[in-house]
Amino acid sequence: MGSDNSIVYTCFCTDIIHEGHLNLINEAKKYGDVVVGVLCDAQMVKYNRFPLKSTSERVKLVEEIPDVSKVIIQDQIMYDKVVEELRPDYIIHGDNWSEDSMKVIRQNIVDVLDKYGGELIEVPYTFNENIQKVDRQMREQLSMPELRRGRLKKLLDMVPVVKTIEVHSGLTGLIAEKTVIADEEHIDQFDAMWVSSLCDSTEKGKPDIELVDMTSRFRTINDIMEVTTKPIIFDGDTGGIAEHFVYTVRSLERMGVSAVIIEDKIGLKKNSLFGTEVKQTQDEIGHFCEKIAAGKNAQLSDDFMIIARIESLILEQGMEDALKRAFAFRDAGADGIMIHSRRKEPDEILEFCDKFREKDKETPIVVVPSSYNTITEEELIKHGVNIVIYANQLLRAAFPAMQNAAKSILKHHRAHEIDEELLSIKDIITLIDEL
Ligand code: SPV
Ligand code: MG
Repeated sequence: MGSDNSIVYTCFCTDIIHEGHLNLINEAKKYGDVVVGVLCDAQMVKYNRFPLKSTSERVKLVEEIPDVSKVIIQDQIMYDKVVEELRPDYIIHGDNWSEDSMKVIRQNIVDVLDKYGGELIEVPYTFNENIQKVDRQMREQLSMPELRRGRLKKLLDMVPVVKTIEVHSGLTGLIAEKTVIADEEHIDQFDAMWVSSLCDSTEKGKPDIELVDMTSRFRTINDIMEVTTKPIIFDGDTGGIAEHFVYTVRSLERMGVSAVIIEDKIGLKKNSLFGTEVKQTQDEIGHFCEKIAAGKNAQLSDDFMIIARIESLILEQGMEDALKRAFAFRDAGADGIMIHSRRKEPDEILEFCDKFREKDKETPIVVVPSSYNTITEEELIKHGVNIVIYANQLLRAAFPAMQNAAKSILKHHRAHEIDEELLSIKDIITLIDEL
């Protein structure tokens, strides 16, 4: 046990204090003065899930625990920085290290303690029925429309760039929700989901020409919402006529969608990646501004966002036209600007961002690096980008894999040859948790 002035450190990333936390503190105080780190919001979304309470509210929660001597904010999920500053004699942690991300964190703790002879105390992790129930209730709260809707705006203030992945079903929603990567330095996950018109249509075997109607698109959203908690950005195509768009805005808000992006095209919309190979018409600036204003006027909540998408670079109308539209759409009320390009190089996107940022430091910029896919998030951040959307990769990954399986079965007149490339029967029947 520690001497009188020993320091015991632990870090909490929770919105509520339950008996598991109290057990840990009880154990900790046997070793010395208990210092608790509260993981900051930005790191909590990478490591765990979106916090229901702000960092300062979570600090207050921990300060109220009687045996805690001091509360600090831990601003990195890895412990080395905070530990080198605090030099605790002990770090105390539950023995729940089974996930990859937990293993990486454990190693980081062991390495930093080794440097000066600190000790890791591992106590049995409390995970009884009561705690499981509390945990489930927290997740359920996160999926409620009122709470989910505003989460995109909050993320924009919290993280350097909102990493958004395409989803088109409950299953892809689960991939966006649950995929976490962990290596020595990083733990990361996606922040938000994009309900792409291209992928939603393709999944239904239909072309991306606004043929799949809103009722059907809303059903896709509902399937995703039922099994996820992350914010949703909806690809609203052209938004249709203003008189229809206002209804779409109300429905999306009610469902708990965080943002709709509408593009400045009119008439028969085709996918942007066709560019000028097919006939596509750009809307007039004034007319599109009226649609944005009508949508903003119809909106009931403060936290829903209408983002205007500019097709000038796609339709080869030039940079000046793109910038002119961006400022006009912003002035009409757009909460963000999406700029699209189908070039292999990111140059025109970066030029747009730099020129837009010269005059506007605030309005969020959204990009979709499908064709200029060598650019990294870090470079995009440097040019003022706030949301990056990976718009179609999950669907494109699934199609060749499925086609390959179908061909193999046809060729071999049995399924044996493809089996080892597939998810095991055990994994598929246990993939989806039951309540
Ligand atoms: C989509 O994902 O449907 C989009 C982006 O609108 S793009 O396909 O690049 O036009
Ligand atoms: Mg689309």
